Amino acid sequence: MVILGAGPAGLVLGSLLHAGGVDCVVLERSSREHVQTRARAGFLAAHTVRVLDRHGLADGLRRRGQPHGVCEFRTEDGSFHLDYGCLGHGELHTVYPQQDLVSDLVERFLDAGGRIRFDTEAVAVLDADGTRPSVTVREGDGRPDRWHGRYVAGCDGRHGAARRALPPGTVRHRRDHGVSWLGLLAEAPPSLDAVGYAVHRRGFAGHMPRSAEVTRYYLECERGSSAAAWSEERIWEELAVRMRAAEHGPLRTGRIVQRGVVDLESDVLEPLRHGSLFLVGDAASLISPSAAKGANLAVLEAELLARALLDDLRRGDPEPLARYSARCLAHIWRAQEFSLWMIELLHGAPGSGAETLFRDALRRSRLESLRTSRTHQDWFAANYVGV
Ligand code: RFL
Repeated sequence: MVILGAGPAGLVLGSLLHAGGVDCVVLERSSREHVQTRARAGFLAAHTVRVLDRHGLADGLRRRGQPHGVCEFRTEDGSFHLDYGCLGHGELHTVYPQQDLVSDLVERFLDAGGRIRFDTEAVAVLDADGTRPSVTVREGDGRPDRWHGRYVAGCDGRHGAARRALPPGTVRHRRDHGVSWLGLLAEAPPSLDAVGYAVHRRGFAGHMPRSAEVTRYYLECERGSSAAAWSEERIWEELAVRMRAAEHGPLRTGRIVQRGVVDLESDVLEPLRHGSLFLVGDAASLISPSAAKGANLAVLEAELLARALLDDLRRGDPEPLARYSARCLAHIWRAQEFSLWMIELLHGAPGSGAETLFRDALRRSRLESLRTSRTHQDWFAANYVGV
C-alpha cells in the first residue's frame, strides 16, 4: 500500500493499516521538521477524538488538549454566548494544535515500525485503473524512484499528485465563496474564554484559542490582499475595532508569528475512488475553515478507508471499499452545507444594493434566532462539533 502525504489523513491511515498487518509506506514531500511545525487546525471534533482513542493514538491530546465548549458572537445588535457543549448532543471540541497531533502520529507510526519517506515528492500515480498501480517519486537529492502497491491512497492535499491522476470524467464541484481571510497566529494568550465570532460592518474577525500562549485570529480582508501589507500595529487595531474591544475589554496582544491570506473555497471531487486509487482528506474535498471541519473529515475518512482496506485485503470482502466514496461524500456534503451556513452567518454581502440589504437582514435574523431559539441552538451545536 502506498500512501501519499504525511498529514492527519495519511498518518492515521498508515497507523491503522500498519496495526492491521498491511505493509505500507508513506511518501511525504516535505521534511519531518516541516510537517511537525506546520500550524493549521486546532479544533478537533468529539468524533475525531473517539477515532484516535479507539486506535491508541490520543495519548498526547488527552494529556495536553483542552476541552472547549463555548463560543461568543459579537454583533451590531449586541453579544451573546452559546454554551454549545451543553446543547445538541452535549459534545465538546478538544483544542489541540494540528502540528502537535501530526508530531504524535509521526512518532507513534515510526515507533511501531511504520515507514515514512520524508523529502520524497510523488510526481505521478501510474496505472491507477489496474491492480498494480505505482507512484513515481523524486527524492530529496533529485533522484527518481518508483513505488508499487496493491492500492494507492492520495492523502496529499489539494495540489498533490493523486488529483492529477484522475480521469477526465471525474466531477469536480467547486465554489468560490468570494470571501478572504487574513489568517494570523499570535504569540498571545487567548483574550476570551471562548471562540469569538465578531460580525462588523468593516468585516468579520475571529478569535480561536490554540494554547495558553498562542491564539489564532482571522480578519476578513479584500480579495487579492497581501498578508505582508498588514503591519502588526494595523492588525491589532483592526482586531480591536471589529471585536469591539472598547465595549468588551482589550485584546491580549503579542507577536504575530504566522500570517497568510485564505480564500474561502469549496472543492469536492466525485467519486473518491478511481480503480486502485483513493482520495482522502483535503485531496478528496477542500472546505473553507469557517466551520473547522477539514482535519476532522480527514481523520474520519482515513478510518473508513483503513477499515474498508482491511476488509478487502484481510478478509477478501471488497464491498466496504466499493462504498467508501459514497459514505465519505455523505459526510463531506453535510460539512460543506454547515460551512456555507457559517460563511453566510459571519459575512455581509459587499456593496449597498438591494441584494446586500436583503442578505444583511437575513443574517441578522439568523443571529437573533441563534440567540433566542433553543431548537436552533441545538441544531447549531450538533453541526458545529459533529462531522
Ligand atoms: P494535509 O495536512 O495538507 O497533508 C497533506 C500532506 O501531503 C504532502 N504532499 C505531498 N507529499 C508527497 N508528494 C506530493 N506530491 C505531495 N503533495 C503534498 C504535504 O506536504 C502534506 O504534508 O492534508 P490532510 O492530511 O488531508 O489534512 C487536512 C487538514 O490539514 C486540513 O483540512 C485542516 O488543516 C483544515 N483546517 C482546520 N480543520 C479542522 O478540522 N479544524 C480547524 O480548526 C482547522 N483550522 C484549517 C484551519 C486550515 C487552515 N488553512 C490551511 C487554511 C485553519 C487554517 C488556517
